[in-house]
Amino acid sequence: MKSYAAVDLGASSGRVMVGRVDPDSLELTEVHRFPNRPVRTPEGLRWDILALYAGVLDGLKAAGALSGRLDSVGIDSWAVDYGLLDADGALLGNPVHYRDGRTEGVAEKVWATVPADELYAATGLQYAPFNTLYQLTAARSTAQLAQARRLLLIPDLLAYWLTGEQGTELTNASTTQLIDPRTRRWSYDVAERLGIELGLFAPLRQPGDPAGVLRPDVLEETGLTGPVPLTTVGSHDTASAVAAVPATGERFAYICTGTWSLAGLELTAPVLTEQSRAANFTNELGLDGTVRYLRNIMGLWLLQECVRAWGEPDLGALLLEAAKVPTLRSVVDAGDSAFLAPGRMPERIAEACRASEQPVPVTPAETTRCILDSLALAHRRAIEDAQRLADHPVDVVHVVGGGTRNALLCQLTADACGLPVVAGPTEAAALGNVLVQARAHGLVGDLPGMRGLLTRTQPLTRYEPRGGTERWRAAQARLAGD
Ligand code: ADP
Ligand code: LRH
Repeated sequence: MKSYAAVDLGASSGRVMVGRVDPDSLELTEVHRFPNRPVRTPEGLRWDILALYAGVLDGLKAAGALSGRLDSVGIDSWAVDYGLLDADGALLGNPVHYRDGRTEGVAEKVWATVPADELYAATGLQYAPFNTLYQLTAARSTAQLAQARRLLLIPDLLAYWLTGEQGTELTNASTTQLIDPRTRRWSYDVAERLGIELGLFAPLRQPGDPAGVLRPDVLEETGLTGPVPLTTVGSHDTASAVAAVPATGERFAYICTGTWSLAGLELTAPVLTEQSRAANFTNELGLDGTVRYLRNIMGLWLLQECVRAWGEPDLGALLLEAAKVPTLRSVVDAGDSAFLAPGRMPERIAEACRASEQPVPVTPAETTRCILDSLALAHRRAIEDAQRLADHPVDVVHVVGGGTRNALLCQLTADACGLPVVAGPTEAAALGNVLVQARAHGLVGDLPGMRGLLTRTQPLTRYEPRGGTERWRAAQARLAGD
């Protein structure tokens, strides 16, 4: 049996997991979990990248203690964000958080140079204010960017610190909005027109490519015995999570539920139509030539922020209370980027209900139920729209990620979609990360082979729709103002 360490950094927590794999078994053990707490500095909202790196080192030490030796390490994280290096390879400042306000109003400036429809046709990415392209435009005249000689996306930055080697992993690169999803190469035209220096990026790497070995001081600090290779995985956490969707055919939709809900389809080619742009669907790149055709929905961020505002009550008890609140009492548009920034979330949700003349949730249980109904409704809408826009019907919805632990959300999603939901695995991103490493070392086969191993080994829970789809359809129409 081989042992692979998966470093998986989500927006709410980082974890290091050890996957032990042979052709017939797959065991995942969490060896270290640490909070990912952004910090508001006078400059704005920043990631605490040193705390994250320290968490990675602690995790690798724990992984080594569990396994004796590691056959490889892989890193994935949330998308779009980056660190800048100076000419000596030193990090310039703390990486900016994608929820920072610096990109407000920037899209309009970009579209004045490259109209939104041309940008979509060239890059296939949905509009999100935080796409790297908008972040780089916002940073255009800063001293920091002027000094920068290299840009590394977050997993690539950590890989550089661990190995000394630089690269730009493709699935995550596709979230910059600087990649053409048809050629899977840089979009030189878009970059040139916007004055973005593509030379800042290190050469592209594909999942499965070798990415160096852990540096001697990393071995010393973690107590690992070298050489320990780093293997490039789908370094966008959503790419790794979708690789670990335990689907058996092609007629499936997925929802990666965590801080975000990423709901959509796996396709073999991008959908770049005007209708797709208007519906704000994205075409991110996945493993083996696949495309993740999906929509970003605010996700459990809405609940995380409320729970923070309420002083961290017990989540299990809160969900039990929320289950008793009547269904679809009030819903908000969980796709609305008005919910992107942190702060005052219970109030913002109440304000949205009041503005749309619905009952205003008052108690934490009512607000929680409003969030979960709203998420289920947004899941329904995304999956319905994706099937129509891509002409790709589905029979089942796979839910993976932290939200699989929320049985109420899974059941409501099945009800809203009118389709069975198969929930699990919870740590899909880490599993996808481990499986790509195992595949690079010849232990498992192609994507269907990886998924076959998951279906045979991972516990999954099935939720059947309980009827009442008509109510969800009506709620959707009401929210859309039809
Ligand atoms: P990310 O990778 O974006 O940091 P995760 O996939 O770890 O997010 O999911 C985190 C979310 O999972 C939390 O916001 C919470 O809503 C949900 N969650 C975690 N544990 C539980 C639990 N025991 N019961 C219900 N929901 C849970
Ligand atoms: C989820 C995720 C998502 C991106 C967002 C910035 O963690 O990677 O796919 O859109 O973070």
